[in-house]
Amino acid sequence: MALAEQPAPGADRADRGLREWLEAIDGLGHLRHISGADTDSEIGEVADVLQHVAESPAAIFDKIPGYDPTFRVLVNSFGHTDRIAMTLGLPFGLGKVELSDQWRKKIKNMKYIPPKFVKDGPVMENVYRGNDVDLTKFPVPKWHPLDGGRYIGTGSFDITRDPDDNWVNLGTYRVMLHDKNSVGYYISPGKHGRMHRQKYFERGERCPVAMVFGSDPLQFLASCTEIPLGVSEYEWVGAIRGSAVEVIEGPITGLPIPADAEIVIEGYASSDDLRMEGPFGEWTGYYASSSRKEPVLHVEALYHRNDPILVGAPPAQPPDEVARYRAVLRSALLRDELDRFGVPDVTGVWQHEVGGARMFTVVSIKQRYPGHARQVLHLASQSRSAAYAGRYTVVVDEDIDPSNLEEVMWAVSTRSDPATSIDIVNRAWSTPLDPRITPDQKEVGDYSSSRALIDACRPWEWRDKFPPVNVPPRDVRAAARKRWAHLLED
Ligand SMILES: Cc1cc2nc3c(=O)[nH]c(=O)nc-3n(C[C@H](O)[C@H](O)[C@H](O)COP(=O)(O)O)c2cc1C
Ligand SMILES: [Mn+2]
Repeated sequence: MALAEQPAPGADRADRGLREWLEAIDGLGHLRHISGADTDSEIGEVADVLQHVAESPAAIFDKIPGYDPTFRVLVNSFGHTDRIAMTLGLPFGLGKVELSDQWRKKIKNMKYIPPKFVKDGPVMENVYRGNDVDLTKFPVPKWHPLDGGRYIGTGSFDITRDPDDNWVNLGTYRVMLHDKNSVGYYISPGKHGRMHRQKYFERGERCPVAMVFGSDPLQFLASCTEIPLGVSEYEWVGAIRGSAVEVIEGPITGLPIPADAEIVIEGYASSDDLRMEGPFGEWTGYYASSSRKEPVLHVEALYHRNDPILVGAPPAQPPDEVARYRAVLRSALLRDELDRFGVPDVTGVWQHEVGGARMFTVVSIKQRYPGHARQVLHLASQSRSAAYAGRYTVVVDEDIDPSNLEEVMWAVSTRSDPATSIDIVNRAWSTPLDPRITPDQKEVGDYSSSRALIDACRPWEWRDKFPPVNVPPRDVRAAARKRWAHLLED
């Protein structure tokens, strides 16, 4: 399936929403069609297999036993670097670091484009109101063996509006099916959708929400990426595409709904209406947040396309699909942020897949002045793109490839002095999903955790006296490896 480096298949292909995107990846041989798999275990099992293999195909399920045979489920959309590239409008054939770097260049100085309201769209092909809403007709898989319910929302997003200034946010927050017209949804503290909800609840009002289960893949990528406070993910998608996202004013809530979405619900949540949510297999590789009472969304309307496609992106033990595409996007965002903070000479950033692209962050720098390395550590660990649920942040010299774990751990092992090279930050931003939050902390609602900031650079003051590295420099070595490659052939 590897493709030679070639121009992007064209914004014109990837731009037309999920249906065209699927046609495009099918044409590339990237889509497996599976008929007759069940929602109890088989779809979850296939997702687990595909998501844990790098550069693997996507899979689409139909004829799911017990459901309308035309209703479909899609998994592993972003399990291949070329599919991420296609969605971002970048060329095929790039490695993950190169892709991240090109992405960073693309998002520099982006010009936000607000969504455009249209009267109608394919999402309105089927409309149900009130008692006619029945979410149990969708083939919602049990994704992980110990999930406490069926999660209709994984490859999905919630649309909310800030009651103060009308800023519209799209955020991917998991959604559990309670019954035919109610769902439970979990949002971690500090996320934009949660802030919006809190504001309505503090005013004693219900919180209007529209949820999208299946959409243009770039809209989904935007909604699970750390886009700045106050920026609508719709505007961000518009900026990348160079054209406005088409939305319909939701008949119930007035929230903007993507005109070509697959499945959309609209409804309201109230502060006094909570129900048990979870456990759910989470991105850390655990069911850490177990089950708690969370707000319920009462669904007043359901809209879906003909032959709807429920998009699944269940997170699981990293490295998985979710961790891999987020590593590409988030590493670029963090490097962009460090640039904007005015930190000079950052040579590379990688948010490692093993840490779910959150818990193990590495930055390489060309050291310029005393304190440069610590400045990078503190800013990187508390930036918008890396602060939430972080754990370890490491800074290395520019001769180390930050995306190569072996090189990074060699630098940590040989250039850091544990007694003097590690700063600890206490009580930083975390989440009930953090498996290392103690039972006592949970009891009192303390969802904070510590950070270790590891300076694995040669110490600035005596860097010239640091023992020389005993292998040839990278470029000399690459040339030698090419010259002697035949020695390694069978
Ligand atoms: C598959 C998937 C599931 C996610 N589930 C949740 C969730 O249940 N709750 C949550 O707070 N964040 C979840 N996230 C992370 C958020 O989507 C992410 O932090 C995003 O930036 C939130 O949007 P916001 O920045 O507008 O708040 C999930 C991400 C992915 C990729
Ligand atoms: Mn946001």
